[in-house]
Amino acid sequence: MTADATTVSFRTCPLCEATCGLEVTVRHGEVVRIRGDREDVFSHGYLCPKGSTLRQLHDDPDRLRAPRVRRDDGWHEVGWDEAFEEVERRLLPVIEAHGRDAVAIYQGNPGAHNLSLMLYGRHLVAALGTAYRYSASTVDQMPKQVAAGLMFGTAISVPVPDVDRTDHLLVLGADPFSSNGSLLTAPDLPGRLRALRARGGKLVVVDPRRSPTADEADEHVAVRPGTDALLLLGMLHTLFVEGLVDLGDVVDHVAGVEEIRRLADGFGPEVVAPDCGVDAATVRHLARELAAAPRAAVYGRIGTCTQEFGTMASWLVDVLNALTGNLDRVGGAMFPLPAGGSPNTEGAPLTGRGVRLGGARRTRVRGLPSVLGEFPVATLAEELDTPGPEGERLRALVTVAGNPVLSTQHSTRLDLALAGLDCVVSVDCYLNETTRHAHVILPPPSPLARSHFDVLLYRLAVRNVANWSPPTLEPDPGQPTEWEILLRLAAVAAGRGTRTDPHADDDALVAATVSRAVASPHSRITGRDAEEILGALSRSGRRGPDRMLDFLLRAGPWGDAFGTRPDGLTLDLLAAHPHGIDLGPLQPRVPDVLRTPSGKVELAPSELLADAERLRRALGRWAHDGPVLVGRRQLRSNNSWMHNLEVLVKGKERCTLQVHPDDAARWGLTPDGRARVTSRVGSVEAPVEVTDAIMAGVVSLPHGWGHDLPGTGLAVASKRPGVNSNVLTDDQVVDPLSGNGVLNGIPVTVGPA
Ligand SMILES: Nc1nc2c(c(=O)[nH]1)N[C@H]1C(S)=C(S)[C@@H](COP(=O)(O)OP(=O)(O)OC[C@H]3O[C@@H](n4cnc5c(=O)[nH]c(N)nc54)[C@H](O)[C@@H]3O)O[C@H]1N2
Ligand SMILES: Nc1nc2c(c(=O)[nH]1)N[C@H]1C(S)=C(S)[C@@H](COP(=O)(O)OP(=O)(O)OC[C@H]3O[C@@H](n4cnc5c(=O)[nH]c(N)nc54)[C@H](O)[C@@H]3O)O[C@H]1N2
Ligand code: SF4
Ligand SMILES: [Mo]
Repeated sequence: MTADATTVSFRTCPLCEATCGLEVTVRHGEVVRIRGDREDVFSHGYLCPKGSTLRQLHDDPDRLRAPRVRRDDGWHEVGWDEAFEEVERRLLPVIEAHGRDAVAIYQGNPGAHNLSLMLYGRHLVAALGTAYRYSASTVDQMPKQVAAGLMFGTAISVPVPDVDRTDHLLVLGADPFSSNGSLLTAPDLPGRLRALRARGGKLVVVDPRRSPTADEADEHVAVRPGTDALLLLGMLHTLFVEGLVDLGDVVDHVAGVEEIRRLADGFGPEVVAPDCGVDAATVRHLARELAAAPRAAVYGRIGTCTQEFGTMASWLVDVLNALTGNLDRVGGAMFPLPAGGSPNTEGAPLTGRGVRLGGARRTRVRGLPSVLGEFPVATLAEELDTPGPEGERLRALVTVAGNPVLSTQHSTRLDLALAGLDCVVSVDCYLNETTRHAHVILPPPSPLARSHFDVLLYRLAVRNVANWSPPTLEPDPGQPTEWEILLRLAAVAAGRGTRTDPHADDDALVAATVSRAVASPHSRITGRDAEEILGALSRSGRRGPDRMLDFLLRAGPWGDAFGTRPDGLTLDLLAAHPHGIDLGPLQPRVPDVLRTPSGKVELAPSELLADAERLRRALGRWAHDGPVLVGRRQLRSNNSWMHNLEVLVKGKERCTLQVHPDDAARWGLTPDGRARVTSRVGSVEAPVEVTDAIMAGVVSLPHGWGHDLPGTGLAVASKRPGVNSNVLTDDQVVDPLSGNGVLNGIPVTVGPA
């Protein structure tokens, strides 16, 4: 390519879970246009307003392009060697004096959309050697992972609604018209839901708000926040009482139906109705319609996860899918077969260790157990600011692609606690509310200057698809790749010094991965010669995540198995298909997908049955509750980190408090006024938006705002700061089984500001 040539290339948008294909036009090394890739096998040209903003993100003058070190006199741009030396100078003394458990790591959401972070993040975690592993998972989907893990054997075996072929979709606590879907990868999900209705199917939305999705649905059921598990039990009760239970094709692979029958016994529609704020007839009708539909699916997301009964609700969603014969059925809730491999495509089918709760480690202050290898992020602040008898506490933090100061509960406390640390290192592209506490910031390349493949999201996609993108642009001079940053950081943390060669470390990691696979009795390359495999991988000259991905693809369920299935997938094949390869609609996978110790779908895991007692004790509580706060997402926003792009934030203020007209009158709020919202832990002031789209007794604020803290480098975002809803969310309340934060259903008082 000559410098003045115009090139058009194709890549997958990394901003949300929808994996849309982008067509990127570059002239003189500059991006001049981004639009939807009409030939993308999955998105067919669809884009939301964020997709084209990769260009503005790339050009954002505030996006960090060189490492920064904070000294007494402020920030300094430094070279990469100096940055790692600073990390070593600060981190190693903490580890020497206080041990590895004095260091915490927090991994944020963009890591799930980033090939380097997906494949190399765990090596950094391992090198840190700390039990204090945190991530955005415990303000997000941990309940889904726990429920799926207990039911199906691995934490990523979350069935996805087969939206393109279903006749009836019941959505709880998700707003895909704003979010584009989550744990449900489907580009243009709004279009797919409209298509469902156009072919005569039905869309039902259960949400305390008449969300943009509910607005386009056939039916909207307003539910009181936090009561989804009760509603789902009321529906299950109806199925049993009216003889509507039918397990369909999975019947021989399911255990626990009787236990569910006994559980539902105490939760008839009349019992749950007062708490849910949904009348008993509606509960029955929801159940009957679900059972009667030829092909139906139930889908729950953020609203059902980030609440006090998140794991219960997530579990009961799939119990309903199973008892209506829709689990693993075409048009029901299905398991993808991802090309890049997954815990449920590896190992031996119909057996496994399953998922065990009550983790090996507990947090020091509150004694909460680790869940799936990490601690609830709700405990991070107290582990920082509450010293033990010997002065023990967390003294250092590494953040990777995360902004917990805006994204996690009781953020005022966390913000304060972060100011007193000996060492904070952030791998991040912005100087924002969290990274302003860093001593060293290590910036990754622009999303346009790296390769991409959605290892995680294809495990949750409504079609089996594989699409790899090479870097569109050259990285800035001297800019390392993100995997190189992680491996160097890992080496420093392990005490191996600042001058290690990440390429040598990568060679060792690939060799170890291949050795394990050929030695495993269940891999697709069992008993093969490791040298032969490594030789095949090195022929392409690829390094880092691309080589690792080539391995995952070739050893995966669709792969060429390094020659034994010559038509199978390789990264070379994907490179020759810039619009992706469609591997077809989902196929039934039970029982092969199961990795539970029993080899069955465990409909009634004992941990969940036990937790149902907590729900039983709570019965009656919601019926007389005061006002509560819930969240919401907005199409032109992406958690906390894209508010620095003028194209996305311009226009009228979006960070508003939605209030029902009756409440506004009751609390003395005026439509153009401001309200003060106060919870147990904090208080914020926000502009009022009076709307009957929200149920009375509930108010809603979007999250990710609050860019008015001093010391950030976000010129655009700080002009339209909005308020941080997590000033109000309580760090002392979690869903006990998953450790997940409770971000919805927060008791508040509201009055004029
Ligand atoms: N009240 C309330 N709070 C919520 C939620 C809610 O619904 N309500 N939702 C929760 C959910 S679901 C999530 S996922 C979390 C998100 O929580 P976080 O993951 O903590 O927050 P993000 O806003 O996604 O921050 C992403 C950070 O990564 C940086 N970044 C972006 N791209 C890259 C990259 O490629 N590499 C690196 N190294 N850094 C990058 C950004 O600059 C930013 O600092 O928020 C949670 N918080
Ligand atoms: N534009 C945009 N897209 C995004 C993101 C973004 O920030 N902006 N974030 C991405 C991320 S990280 C995620 S995890 C996904 C999340 O994607 P979704 O799960 O679709 O999240 P939301 O759009 O917040 O929708 C949650 C809904 O739950 C409702 N709700 C609140 N409490 C309850 C309750 O107790 N019960 C029920 N039934 N409903 C309740 C809220 O009113 C809201 O409509 O979106 C992703 N996509
Ligand atoms: S829907 Fe998601 S993946 Fe598609 S363009 Fe928008 S942000 Fe990107
Ligand atoms: Mo999320």
